[in-house]
Amino acid sequence: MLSNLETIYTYAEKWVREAGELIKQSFSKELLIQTKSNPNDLVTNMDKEVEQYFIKHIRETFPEHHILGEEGYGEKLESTDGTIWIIDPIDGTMNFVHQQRNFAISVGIYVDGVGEIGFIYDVIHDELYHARRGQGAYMNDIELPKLDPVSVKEAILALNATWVTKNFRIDPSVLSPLVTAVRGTRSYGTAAIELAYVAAGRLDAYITPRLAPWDFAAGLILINEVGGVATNFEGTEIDLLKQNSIFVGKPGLHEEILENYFRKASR
Ligand code: 2AM
Ligand code: CA
Ligand code: CA
Ligand code: CA
Repeated sequence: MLSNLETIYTYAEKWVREAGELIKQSFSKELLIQTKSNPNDLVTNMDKEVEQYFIKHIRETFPEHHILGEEGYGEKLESTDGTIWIIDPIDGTMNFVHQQRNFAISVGIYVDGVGEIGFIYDVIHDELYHARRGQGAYMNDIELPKLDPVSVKEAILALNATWVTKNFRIDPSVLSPLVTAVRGTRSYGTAAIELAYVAAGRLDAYITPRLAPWDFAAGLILINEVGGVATNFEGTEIDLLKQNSIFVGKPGLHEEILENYFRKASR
């Protein structure tokens, strides 16, 4: 007899892979592209179709579960009680539209606020990052090793260039000394993949001033499983149902950046 979470995990994996197929098949069809909050904030028919695909299957199979999705076909949730699927049908829509790669499906499943199951599927590379709480994190069949500490000067930091220019979310003078100090910076245009890469040790840290629950829900579960540290910019707990600043990194590195860059700047 499968445990409840094993059953959920099995269905979630099946639906994530099927949704990936739907997205791949869409490349031979015409894409409908619209804008949301501003001319650079894109959404396509596929973002909507993939979210609706998950919702249909979840509601049929697990009618008591709650769903939070970026495109708004789920619910507006005030409480973390019960089982909640937090879904980003396509993370990296701009990449999906412009590059047809470097996007992912992100699904995080929380029970009473605790992250239990995470999937991030890089569809084009066929890399499925997945984790269950307490059972390690994997990329396809390969178990991801625990993260080792690294110093700032040897670190690769993921960061969008926007945040080192004048903007209204973070003072660039906080980040520019850090950008100077690290070995290198990278930007992939998809928060979910950036979080998965931190879990996989391909990136040492990722800093971004504003993410929504569907951007980070799955990634945080992966990072927890490999001993990474995940907080907001204040170094405190991330609120699952709200937008947060997000700072994730290897142990040691996270503390060093928090103390020597973020906290120094606020003193
Ligand atoms: P999306 O593609 O699902 O919208 C791009 O740097 C990353 O930021 C992507 O993960 C993108 O997710 C996310 N993103 C885009 N617009 C955002 C917004 N207004 N708030 C928070 N995250 C956003
Ligand atoms: Ca979006
Ligand atoms: Ca997203
Ligand atoms: Ca999205």
